[in-house]
Amino acid sequence: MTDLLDAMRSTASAVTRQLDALLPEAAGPRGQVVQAMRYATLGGGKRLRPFLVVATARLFDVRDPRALRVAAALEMVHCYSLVHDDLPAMDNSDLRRGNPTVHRKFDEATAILAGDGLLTEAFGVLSHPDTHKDPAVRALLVQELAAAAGAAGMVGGQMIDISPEREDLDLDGVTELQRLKTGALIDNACQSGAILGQADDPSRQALAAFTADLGLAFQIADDLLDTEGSSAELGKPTGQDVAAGKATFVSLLGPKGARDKAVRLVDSAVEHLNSFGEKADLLRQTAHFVIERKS
Ligand code: GRG
Repeated sequence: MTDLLDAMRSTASAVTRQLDALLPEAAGPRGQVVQAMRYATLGGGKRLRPFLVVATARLFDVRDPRALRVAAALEMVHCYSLVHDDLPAMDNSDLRRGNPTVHRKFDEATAILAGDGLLTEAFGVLSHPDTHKDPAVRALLVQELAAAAGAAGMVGGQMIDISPEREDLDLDGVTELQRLKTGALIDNACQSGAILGQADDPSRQALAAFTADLGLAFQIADDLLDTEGSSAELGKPTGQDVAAGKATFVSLLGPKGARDKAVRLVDSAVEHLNSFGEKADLLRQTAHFVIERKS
């Protein structure tokens, strides 16, 4: 696990430098939205999705600098989703990554614009020739991120999460909601690494099977941390789902049932990487990290 933590730390620093370079400060009256976009992206986070992009790209011998632009674009979308999720109209949270949320630090309108700005900027980065010399590769990266982030992906999952039906979801319903809300971007991380490496279909399918299990395991761990974790370590409020009466993996399966399911999912996720041999060791370790993390 030390190897993994070192590799994650190193990718996190590199992606932060990439984001810093892609989001230069701006002077004048529009400066505040850029400041808020930088605040939302540069101040911490595990950088799990960027790491998955880089680690997957390495399977196909893509060098890190090229993967880091794609990793930064995906992190922009992830950060936008956190900024909007924290807004009063959604979760109404004051704390994110141990700091005041964007609407608390700036104001609500700036937070909405910062999210919009990050989402838009991400597609600008992916479609830029510096991302890949082949326009077909760039177009596919754009297309797949749009599908993962849009109404058939993360945004759709968020809509289900705030819908009146949310309270009564059964296990299948919660699984589908989380497949969209959390799983779609996690899947996109690995798919983007594979697209950059112009991977063949069997490799893409193996990675999709890996992320289907990984995404759910990640969400179960998130539910467990929400009920058992420390707000100080997590850097965000805990107990919000329980307080809102939302069905979660923990409420439906109990803490032990949820933990057992997460372990089974990680075992299954790792199995899907068999065809990649030793090259996928970092991805295997990442799957274990996802359920052992404390934040
Ligand atoms: C507002 C369009 C829109 C979508 C919001 C992802 C999301 C959808 C909301 C985040 C709320 C939440 C707590 C979801 C559970 C899983 C999750 C995505 C946790 C946060 O991701 P981490 O743990 O965060 O990777 P860091 O800060 O490490 O990047």
